[in-house]
Amino acid sequence: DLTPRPEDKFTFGLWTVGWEAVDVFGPGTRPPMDPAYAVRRLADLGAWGVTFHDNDVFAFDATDAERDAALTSFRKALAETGLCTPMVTTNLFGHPVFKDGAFTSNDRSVRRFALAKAARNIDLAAEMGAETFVMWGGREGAESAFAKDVRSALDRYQEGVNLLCDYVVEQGYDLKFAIEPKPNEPRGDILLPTIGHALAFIESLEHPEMVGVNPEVGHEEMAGMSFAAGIAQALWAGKLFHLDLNGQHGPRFDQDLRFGAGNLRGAFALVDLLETAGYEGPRHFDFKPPRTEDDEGVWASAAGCMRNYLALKAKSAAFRSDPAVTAALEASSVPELATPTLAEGESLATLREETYDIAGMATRGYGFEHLDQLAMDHLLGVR
Ligand code: 3MF
Ligand code: MG
Ligand code: MG
Ligand code: MG
Repeated sequence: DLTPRPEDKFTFGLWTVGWEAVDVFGPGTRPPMDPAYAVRRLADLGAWGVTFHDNDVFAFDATDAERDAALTSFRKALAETGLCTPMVTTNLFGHPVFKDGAFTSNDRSVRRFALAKAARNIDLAAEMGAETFVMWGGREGAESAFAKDVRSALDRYQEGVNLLCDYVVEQGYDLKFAIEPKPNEPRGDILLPTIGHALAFIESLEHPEMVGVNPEVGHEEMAGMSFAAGIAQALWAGKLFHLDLNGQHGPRFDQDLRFGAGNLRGAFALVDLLETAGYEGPRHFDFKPPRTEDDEGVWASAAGCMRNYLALKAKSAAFRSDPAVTAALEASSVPELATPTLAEGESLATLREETYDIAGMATRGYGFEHLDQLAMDHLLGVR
């Protein structure tokens, strides 16, 4: 049954279905979307929640009265549909003031304003019951090496995140941060470009336990990385606080295709990992219905994200319960990797004294092609 249900925990950014499809070469092809309308349509499709940037709901220069009115209408739709807002974020990339970055702008007054904007939106995130506050530093970077002192920029990034963590602790909010890596676009090079860079940065913070990652499929694939492998490392580090699901065809511009489009084998590996590793967070979609789509096309694209996730989840369950797969995993020694290399009481000296069947080890086959073909057969529906 591929019908999405709230227990599947599917969430969508308001900026995804609401994208007016403005791109570098032309204006929008769709009218602005009322957030309340997006909430109602997503609820009808079976979504569990929505996520948003402050300025997806009210304008950057909204007066307090305009902000309140927009939030009231949005909240009314949430209350009527029962949709939740598990993640809230702040737009620190759209307005021209952020053209050289927010927390790492060379201009100190921009950095001060950016932190004030983030703090105000942290208050809103807490009010809305969000558990996660994503930080995508889209403008934190440069087009040339001489424009940005990267070491100072990382000091300022660290200072900013430390301040915001302190603020959350002081206010007693139950909120964690998730850094979203991206290698480039819109900046020529963006700071914290991959999951690994972000994980290393997090360990330098004053409250590393409050900060995790929000990896996006397309962003890692833009850098030529295996998304599933990166997610596995984030899980291993206890840092997968949230994620952005979408589709991408290898290293090129950020395509934000609907989930399942693009690298389908990668999507299968990802769903199999999330579903077998016990990830319990939202299955959050950050995609862009292509510029060619009208309103109905937007909802077809959103429905496709959830349908493809559920289809891959069913394929993963069938793959994992196939006795031929269990045998192939065993023949490939996949479960054996979970056994520590040294047994209780052994030491390196034990290993140095041992006699090894080097010829046997060198000539064995691992059977990975057979195993992978079983995965392919399940994915292709021929098994
Ligand atoms: C850009 C993104 C962002 C982030 C968002 C935080 C506008 O490529 O992926 O979407 O996901 O700012 O969630
Ligand atoms: Mg994203
Ligand atoms: Mg993207
Ligand atoms: Mg994006």
